[in-house]
Amino acid sequence: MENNFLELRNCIEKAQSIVLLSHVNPDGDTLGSNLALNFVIKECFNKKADSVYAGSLPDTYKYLPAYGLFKSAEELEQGKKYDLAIALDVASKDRLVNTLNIFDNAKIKINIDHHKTNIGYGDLNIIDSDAACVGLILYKIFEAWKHKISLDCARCLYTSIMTDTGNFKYENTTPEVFLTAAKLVETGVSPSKEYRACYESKPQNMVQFQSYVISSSKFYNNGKIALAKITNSDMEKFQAKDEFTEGIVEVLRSSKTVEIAGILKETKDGYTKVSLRSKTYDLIPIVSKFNGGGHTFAAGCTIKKPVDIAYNKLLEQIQSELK
Ligand SMILES: [Mn+2]
Repeated sequence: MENNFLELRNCIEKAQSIVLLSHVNPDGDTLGSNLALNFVIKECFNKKADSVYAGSLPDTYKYLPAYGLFKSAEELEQGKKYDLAIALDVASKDRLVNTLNIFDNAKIKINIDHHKTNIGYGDLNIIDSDAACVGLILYKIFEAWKHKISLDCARCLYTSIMTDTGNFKYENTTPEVFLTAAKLVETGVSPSKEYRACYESKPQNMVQFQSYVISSSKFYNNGKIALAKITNSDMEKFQAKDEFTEGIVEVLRSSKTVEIAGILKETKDGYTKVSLRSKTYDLIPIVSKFNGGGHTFAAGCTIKKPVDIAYNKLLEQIQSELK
């Protein structure tokens, strides 16, 4: 691992142009780690990197320092070949969607991730599936480089840790998570401020949309399974943005009897995006049936069927897995 950290350093030192890439439906880990690395590339190497998101950028993380740095693929110089592209928290290349060609066209491609389904698609792969989030991997890297991080960088790393551990409560909340978070707090990060900015700053229609989806959920198998469906017309009714679905599945899982919870969201092209959470069941075998991926207790897939058909297929699959 340590050799990889040095190799990453060499690659950044040699590169004239650098792009940092986040996955589609960006979360706090992929965005926080992207900006954290951007800060360090500036602070440590005095270089400017482009931070680029795939798909659309949620308002949820607007509180992050330098959030305005994020650009869409369309805002970049078209056809530009970067010396170095670094994907952060991107489990598989297809999650780069409209930014995939930026990664593929780069001279050197680096993949920094913690998903155990990551096959190592980069020229250099820094993958630690035991790490709770990419932010933790980056913290280790910066430590190995003996770089003293700034408060801005620390706040981005903190968001990465806070969001991927569900605010320090998921199974991935290891001693390392607390030890690293403690060091970030020592740097000046305020846990209560970051929490409020991230979790208690929802627009009203988001709260109402989430309540609506939760109240229309259904339970199966003596309450072991909870599923909720979101159609495009639900989205329109509440003028919901993509990020409005975040956190709903965790509420479904919070029911005492629930072992597996899921939300199925109709996509613009009429397919179905599935997000699953479990308490103890390994979800990978379920999402693998639909070419999905993720983590043991938090995984997802896209089923190329209309939402009602996908719903039945998924329910069948979960029921056969629960037996
Ligand atoms: Mn992550």
